[in-house]
Amino acid sequence: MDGEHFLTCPLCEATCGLKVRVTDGRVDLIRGDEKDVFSGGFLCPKGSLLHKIHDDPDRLRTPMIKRDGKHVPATWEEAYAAIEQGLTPILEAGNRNAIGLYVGNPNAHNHANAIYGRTLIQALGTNQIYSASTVDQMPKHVSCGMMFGDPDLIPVPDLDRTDYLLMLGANPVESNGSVCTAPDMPGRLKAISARGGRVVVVDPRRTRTADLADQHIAIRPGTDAIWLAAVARLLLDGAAERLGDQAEYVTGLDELADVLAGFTPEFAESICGISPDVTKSVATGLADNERSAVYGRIGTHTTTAGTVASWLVDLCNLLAGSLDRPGGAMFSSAVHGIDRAEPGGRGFRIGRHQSRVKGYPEVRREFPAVTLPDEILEPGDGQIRAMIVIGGNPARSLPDTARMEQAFDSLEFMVSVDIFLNETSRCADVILPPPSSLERTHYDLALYNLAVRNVANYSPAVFEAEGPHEEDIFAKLALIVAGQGAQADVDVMHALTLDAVLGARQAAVPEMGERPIDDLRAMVTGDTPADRVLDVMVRAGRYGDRFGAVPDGLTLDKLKAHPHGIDLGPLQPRLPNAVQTPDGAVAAAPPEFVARLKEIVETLATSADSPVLIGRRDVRSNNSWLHNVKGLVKGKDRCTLWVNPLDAAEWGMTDGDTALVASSVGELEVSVEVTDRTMVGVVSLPHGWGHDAPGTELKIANEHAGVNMNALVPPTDIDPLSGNATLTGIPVNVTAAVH
Ligand SMILES: Nc1nc2c(c(=O)[nH]1)N[C@H]1C(S)=C(S)[C@@H](COP(=O)(O)OP(=O)(O)OC[C@H]3O[C@@H](n4cnc5c(=O)[nH]c(N)nc54)[C@H](O)[C@@H]3O)O[C@H]1N2
Ligand SMILES: Nc1nc2c(c(=O)[nH]1)N[C@H]1C(S)=C(S)[C@@H](COP(=O)(O)OP(=O)(O)OC[C@H]3O[C@@H](n4cnc5c(=O)[nH]c(N)nc54)[C@H](O)[C@@H]3O)O[C@H]1N2
Ligand code: SF4
Ligand SMILES: [Mo]
Repeated sequence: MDGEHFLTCPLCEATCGLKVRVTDGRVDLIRGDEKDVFSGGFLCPKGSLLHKIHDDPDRLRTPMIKRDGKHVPATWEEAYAAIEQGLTPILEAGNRNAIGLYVGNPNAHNHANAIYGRTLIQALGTNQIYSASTVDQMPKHVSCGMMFGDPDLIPVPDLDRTDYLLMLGANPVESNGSVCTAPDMPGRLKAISARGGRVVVVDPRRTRTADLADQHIAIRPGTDAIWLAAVARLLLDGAAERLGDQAEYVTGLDELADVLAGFTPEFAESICGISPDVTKSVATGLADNERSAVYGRIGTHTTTAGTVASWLVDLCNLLAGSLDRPGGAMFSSAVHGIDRAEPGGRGFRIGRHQSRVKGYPEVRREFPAVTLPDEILEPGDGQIRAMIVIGGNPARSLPDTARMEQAFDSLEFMVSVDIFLNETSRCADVILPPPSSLERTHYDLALYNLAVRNVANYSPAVFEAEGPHEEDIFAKLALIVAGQGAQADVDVMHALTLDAVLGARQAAVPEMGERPIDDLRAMVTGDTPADRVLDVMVRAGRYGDRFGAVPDGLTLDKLKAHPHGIDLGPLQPRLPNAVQTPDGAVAAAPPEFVARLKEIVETLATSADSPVLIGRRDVRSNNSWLHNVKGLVKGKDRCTLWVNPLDAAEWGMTDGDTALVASSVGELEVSVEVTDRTMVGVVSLPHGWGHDAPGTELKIANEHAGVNMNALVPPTDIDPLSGNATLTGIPVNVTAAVH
């Protein structure tokens, strides 16, 4: 194992290639892999410290069982037996909805979890499914689901070829990009300006991304939808010409003049605080540059208007003539995906069932994460009595965390699959630790669907896993909830999972359809059960060998032979065939969105003028779980409240003072940082901090606890179309703390 290893960083969406040096059985250096076909050597401080998570003495290496209120180490057999004992009576009571599932962000960075999530959900048979998606990108899924018929068909800005990028609510210099996979996003943005193009950033804060952009436009939090509607209205002029042949497969264009009529630049100014001249210049920039793209992220999504804003982003792309065209907003062609032969499909719907307590519509089989505490605390048939939390920290990442923790504490039984004993897993009766990221193989099943080039990279594990693989844990949990018992053999679930994927691919890929499944199965390779499924996906995929039918096509073995990845070139147009709406056309004006836009105007026009709280990310954090790495938390305190100098003067505060910040659900005290980087009336706190909870085992994070922003975020203001939480523009009251 000593020597050089190449692996894709699993921490954020950038998928950087890492060069990992192992000496005497330990990692002693991580650098960017300059030969990586996508990242070319780029990495950030988190990637260079990835081994510190593996080596962290606080990282769990054995299961933990809670006995008399304290977690003690246990064997895997004991842990699984305890889970069987805890869950079986609840299931035997007859209502499968009594068990809830929450899956967090790291599941999107782990192909085993992505594949086996389905296996577990099927075995659970519950409709109480929650994930970090509804505090994140769900609006984008819904907008694309309605416009293109497929919630996973999401356009990304063609960064390397665009000449005009309008970016809203994203700060990739810190986040390294999201729902747009592009390692070295800062470098790619600089390259746009360097080749004579223009980058325009819309953000209530002057971020580091705004610093490197050609233009920063400050916007009032929560108002992007209104401003985008004004930009779209201006883009109607000349749109037919720019669309050209594309108009043949777009419906709803004729309605837009009516829908957008009231959204003059002057009206937008009254709500968003952006001058009409600026709005007009942006519309002109998008229209006149043949290669222009609009991209919106967290700041644009996490509001009650998230889905509508997300729709308007792509409507602007469409009207600017940028959708599905080089340099515009294009769709990736991931290696494991399958090309459709013609447009048209089942389309996308929400609300096939409703949440029990609040009646929220299901979206992609999930309910809004903000309503999880309601479903746990509110008695009645279908009440959640036990939870399984996998790779998530809802006690810090969801709104109104005090109520979330109260709900977890009230459960009859809770399982956490996590590598740390943190704010969430401390509530669990049993914690199952999967291997560290250096002990597992890696392929970005989710993120290559959103990449700005068509690439594929598979990494073998650096070290052998000490315990079961994460898919073994999923398989065992599936067996237990299926009533097979803790002793049942995981290979049964592995075989079922493989055959389910093989069967689905066989039905979709003509070259596989006629062949006996046994023959296909016999050809599958892979080091782990999840890798074997991955092999099926790659071989059946658009570049695949179709199990021998395309001899030079891709297989998992071929990916393995390319440790720096395989580059399959720039993005290619995919419309209209990729469109899966029932009529096979792109819907420019889905009626649900048009109706919701009207409602939003009414609520925003009447909203009060109190200070509002927004978030912020820092390159050395990753949501809530990297604060136990010394190299990432040392130095200046980053969990501070940003306050504009004019507000600070009015509130009688100076740098380093303690402020009391109160919202409708909570209050906290935090150190003030006075800076003109945030707008007047807008204060900012990072999320994912607040590591002082008793019963956690996070030595370094405890010493750098910070405050928990989500204690202030109310769980009530959701985007009704996606169920997404509002995480920005939270009304707060800020005063100097008196001691
Ligand atoms: N106020 C506010 N709140 C926010 C946001 C915001 O911008 N503002 N952002 C939201 C967003 S975008 C997201 S995605 C969510 C994230 O919400 P969550 O996913 O709930 O939270 P994370 O902090 O990502 O927690 C990840 C957990 O997974 C564990 N983990 C790490 N690696 C693995 C692994 O390989 N396997 C398993 N099983 N566990 C692992 C970590 O120890 C940690 O406990 O937070 C959201 N919350
Ligand atoms: N270093 C680091 N990287 C990360 C993460 C992390 O926690 N730390 N988390 C990862 C995850 S899970 C995700 S989802 C991505 C998110 O990646 P990004 O979407 O780039 O997220 P942020 O960096 O939070 O940038 C959001 C920006 O929106 C601005 N904003 C707030 N409200 C509004 C508004 O109403 N309108 C507009 N236009 N802007 C607004 C904020 O000031 C902020 O600068 O990052 C990923 N990468
Ligand atoms: S930018 Fe993201 S993928 Fe790249 S090294 Fe940093 S954390 Fe890893
Ligand atoms: Mo996220």
